[in-house]
Amino acid sequence: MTSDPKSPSLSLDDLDRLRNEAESEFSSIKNDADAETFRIKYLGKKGILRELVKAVRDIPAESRPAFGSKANELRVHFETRFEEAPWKAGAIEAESASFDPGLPGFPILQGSLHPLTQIRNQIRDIFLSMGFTVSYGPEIETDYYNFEALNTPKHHPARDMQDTFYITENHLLRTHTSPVQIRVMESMKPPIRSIMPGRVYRNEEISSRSYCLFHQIEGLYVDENVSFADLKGTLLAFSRRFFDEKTKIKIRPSFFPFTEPSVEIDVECFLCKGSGCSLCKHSGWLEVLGAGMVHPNVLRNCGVDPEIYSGFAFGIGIERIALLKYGIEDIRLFYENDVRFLKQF
Ligand code: 2U9
Repeated sequence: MTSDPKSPSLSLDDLDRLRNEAESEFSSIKNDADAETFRIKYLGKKGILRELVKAVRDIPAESRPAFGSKANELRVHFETRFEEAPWKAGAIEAESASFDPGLPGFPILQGSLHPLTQIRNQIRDIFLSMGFTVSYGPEIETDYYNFEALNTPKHHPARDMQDTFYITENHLLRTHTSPVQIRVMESMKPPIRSIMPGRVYRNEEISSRSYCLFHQIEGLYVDENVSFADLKGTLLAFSRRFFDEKTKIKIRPSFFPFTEPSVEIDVECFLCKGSGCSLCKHSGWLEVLGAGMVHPNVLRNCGVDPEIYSGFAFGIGIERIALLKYGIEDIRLFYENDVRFLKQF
């Protein structure tokens, strides 16, 4: 410290210099010991800033008021800053004592996609590569789009197959993503090649095998001369890409009101390769999807002439594929969001 407050030649410039020196020492305080040194030197009973105020009496009378006021302002400034400084509570000491640069860093936790999202993306990408687009629609639907347009009129026995959450007499939570296909066919002319992923709802008793909501990917291909051979070729190609390039498929007759003929497709069990295991209940086959040629009534309902156009449609339950692929025994695990479960994928 070069300024001497007791010198009779003190001026306002000396106060500026003193302020700069104190400022620089204040900003280099790194620990409690530095803070105490600063306090004693500037703010203590015999500290520079206190002595400075006393030195006012040695200043020539005409400069005294300006000097006194500036000296006082300087002292209050540093007292206030000192009071408000964070190291008052010993924070600097605590911080520097707890910092050990040799310790390993905290791990950065990385999230991952939900297993259902992963399966959905894998299926979606296979169909995208075959030239399908992706379409979405509302989860709250009208009775017309969910049933009527799909050749399932009121009191049709097929409505018993799906227990429906009704919101009003006419509005419901969709029980499949098929209403999206209806909306797509209403809005554009064939050729149409699109898949419809989404959440669907069924009022079923909750158990390890069924839940009140699940996810589907449905698909639709409508054009001139689309045949059952196109259905078979497309779904065989899909199965080979998704499961294994040598996967065999088995097509069994089935019934859906919106397709005729309707089929269910089994793939050879990817775990035992057909020899029989607990996953495939010793049959060698896994049921993975339903499909069929779009019913002419459904095409007609959407303004598509069944004399000119034909098409196939299919539906895949994403939970079912995920249960099979990962050997999971309880569907409810997908909805509980327990991190111990999720971080395995
Ligand atoms: C239109 C015409 C036809 C969609 C189809 C299936 C067969 C099917 C199930 C698979 C497992 C539902 O998620 S699941 O429980 N779906 O078996 N879905 S054909 O057929 C359509 C759809 C829309 C206009």
